[in-house]
Amino acid sequence: MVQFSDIAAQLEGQSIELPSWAFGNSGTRFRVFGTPGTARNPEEKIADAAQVNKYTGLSPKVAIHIPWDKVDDYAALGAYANDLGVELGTVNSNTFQDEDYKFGSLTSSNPAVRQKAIDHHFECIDIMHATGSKDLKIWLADGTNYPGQDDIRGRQDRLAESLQTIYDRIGSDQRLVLEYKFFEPAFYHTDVPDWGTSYAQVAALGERALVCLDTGHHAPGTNIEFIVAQLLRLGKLGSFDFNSRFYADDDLIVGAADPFQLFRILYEVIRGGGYGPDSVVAFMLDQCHNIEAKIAGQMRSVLNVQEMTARALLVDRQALTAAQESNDVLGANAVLMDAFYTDVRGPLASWRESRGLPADPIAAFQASGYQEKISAERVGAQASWGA
Ligand code: LRH
Ligand code: MN
Ligand code: MN
Repeated sequence: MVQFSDIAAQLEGQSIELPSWAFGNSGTRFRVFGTPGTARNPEEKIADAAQVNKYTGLSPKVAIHIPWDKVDDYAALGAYANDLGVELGTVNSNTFQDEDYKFGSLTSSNPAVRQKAIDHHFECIDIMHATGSKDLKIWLADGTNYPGQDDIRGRQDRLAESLQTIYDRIGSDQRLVLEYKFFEPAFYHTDVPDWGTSYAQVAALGERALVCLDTGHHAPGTNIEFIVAQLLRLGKLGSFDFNSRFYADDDLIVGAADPFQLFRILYEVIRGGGYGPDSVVAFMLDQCHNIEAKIAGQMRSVLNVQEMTARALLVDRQALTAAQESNDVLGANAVLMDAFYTDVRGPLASWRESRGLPADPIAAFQASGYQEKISAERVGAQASWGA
């Protein structure tokens, strides 16, 4: 049996990057409900994200989305983040909210549109240099709605060419991560629908091009931990966008819909070398909090990842291997389930206290008065997802 004290040291240094857009207003295509105190600009989003790190010690980085987080001076924005005890992380490009991209961006058959999309990524790379960010994350809304609408193979070729041009521009200490998603906003075909396509595209680029796995971007029933295992095997898992889903790309709190799936994913991450100081896999959230409190919602999310990481670390790997090698089906399953069913909340609370953090970060944040303060102070236009 592995005890909490055996794995506690491995929890040190865990980092889960927060998305700036989780702190802006968001909603569905039916309604965006306002929440008092919601951040109105990039600085306020970063300030809110810093609160999550202050109470949990788990989120020293904040990802930005361009142009949602457009500012005049990115070095100054980075310095502002540093003053609050956090750093700017992944830069996410956005080619899904511009008229010109109606029929595609990096895949477009129109060279001028393609160049515009490439130039946007060049701008993102310039921002990365100013902020010290390491990862450029690309997610494309490109796809078609009707069979025959466009040449799906030609689009792959154009995508490869566009990505190569972007990849050639990133610095030697920077990476390109390509995110896939099986549908939406395109419904017949999507140009990067699955890990295989993302893998094929990044493998052609080079070492510093990797796959980003967003847990909400798969068809129901997909065995995501298998994809994790395979990408780690191939050395091509670059990052995660964590969230959870019941139906489509729901962007709900990670671990809320299916904690067991999160456990299984994290077990494969750990087993495959994707966790710890030597790992190159970046953990990030990609969520929206449409009806719940945003700062506390982000805290719940990183704590869920921490709890499931602890449970996955508790798997008795030696016992599991022994059971697997002797084809002890029930025994092997029991080893995994024992770890999954171990309640780590008490030991984690004590462990936090031993490091000068509150035992209950959400309660400590709620008692701090920060939420009331921003609700009173922040009046006027609020930033929204997609603003
Ligand atoms: C696309 C996506 C992608 C975007 C984010 C806002 O569905 O997951 O990561 O950048 O949502
Ligand atoms: Mn995502
Ligand atoms: Mn998504």
